[in-house]
Amino acid sequence: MENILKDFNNQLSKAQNQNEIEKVRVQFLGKKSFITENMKTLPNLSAEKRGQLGKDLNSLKLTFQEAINKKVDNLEMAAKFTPIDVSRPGKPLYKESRTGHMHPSSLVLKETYRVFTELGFAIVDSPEIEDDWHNFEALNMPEIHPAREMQDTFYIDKSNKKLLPRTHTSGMQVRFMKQNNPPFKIIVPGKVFRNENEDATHSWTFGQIEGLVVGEGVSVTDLRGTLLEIVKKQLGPETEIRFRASYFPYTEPSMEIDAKFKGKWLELGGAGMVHPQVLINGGIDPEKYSGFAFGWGVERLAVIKYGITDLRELWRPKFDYLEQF
Ligand code: FA5
Repeated sequence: MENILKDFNNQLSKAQNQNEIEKVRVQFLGKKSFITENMKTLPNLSAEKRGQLGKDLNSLKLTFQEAINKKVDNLEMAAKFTPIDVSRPGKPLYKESRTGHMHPSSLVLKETYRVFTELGFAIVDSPEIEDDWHNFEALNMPEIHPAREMQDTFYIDKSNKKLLPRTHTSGMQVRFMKQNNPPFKIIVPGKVFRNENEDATHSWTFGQIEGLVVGEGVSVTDLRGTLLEIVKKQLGPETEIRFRASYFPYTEPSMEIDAKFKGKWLELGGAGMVHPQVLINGGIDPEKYSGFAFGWGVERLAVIKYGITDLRELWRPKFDYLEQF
């Protein structure tokens, strides 16, 4: 019986379809099968042997039937489901696959790089995780300074608050000064992070472009001329700019720059003449050199340029919207 069972299992495992299973069934449960043939001998046996053989044959028959039924069920299940070919390329999200295009913020950045490099500015890379000294202290914002309040800060290390996702790109000013001798003209693009409540004009993370120019005899006139030239190149030759008095601890005087675009005055960012103490912190002699700095938001510029009413739309995955730019 053991050999018969082995043979049965072997044959059943090879059966691939209903027909082949049926053949196995006939072979092992049919009229000429081992089981039926042996059943026929039962009446001739002694009562004791008959009882034992009868039991064994029945149990074997049951085993065969159950195995065959299970195999049939499995085949039917498999027929219902198409097998998954994991090596096939994925289905596109849309009926036709779409070609990618540049995001409005990237378009603005690309344009910004072009206009600044045309004026001889270098584009400088910078760390997104900054230390407290470069982000605040070196810019005249010691721990107790109220100006820190303007930039609600996330900290990496809550206990001693010495490392942070930078709140503005201005931290790069002193970093760059320490490693480079004037004259220089740089822009520092990058992401910044603030603990902001989001609204149509505020996001908790956004892009900034920092500008820093240091040399001999650099004046507010240079600041105005440079920014006007840049804004005209980016928003069109008829664009005007205006300065509003403002306050940043690291520039003196400080100002907000507005651009008049399509008849409306819109805030671009902050600017000013680099504070002498900041030059000293960067190892530059303020008696010999002066400079100007500015910082504006990439998304705010995109919003102005493309007439977007809510800058949060820029980060929503709505292709129909984003594809309009
Ligand atoms: C600053 O971050 C200064 N570091 C700018 C500066 C640089 C001044 C150099 C002087 C010299 P402010 O916090 O205003 O300033 O941010 C600058 C610009 O970033 C804003 O004008 C705006 O365009 C953009 N901005 C600020 N907060 C947000 C926000 N939550 N979401 C989107 N854009 C923002």
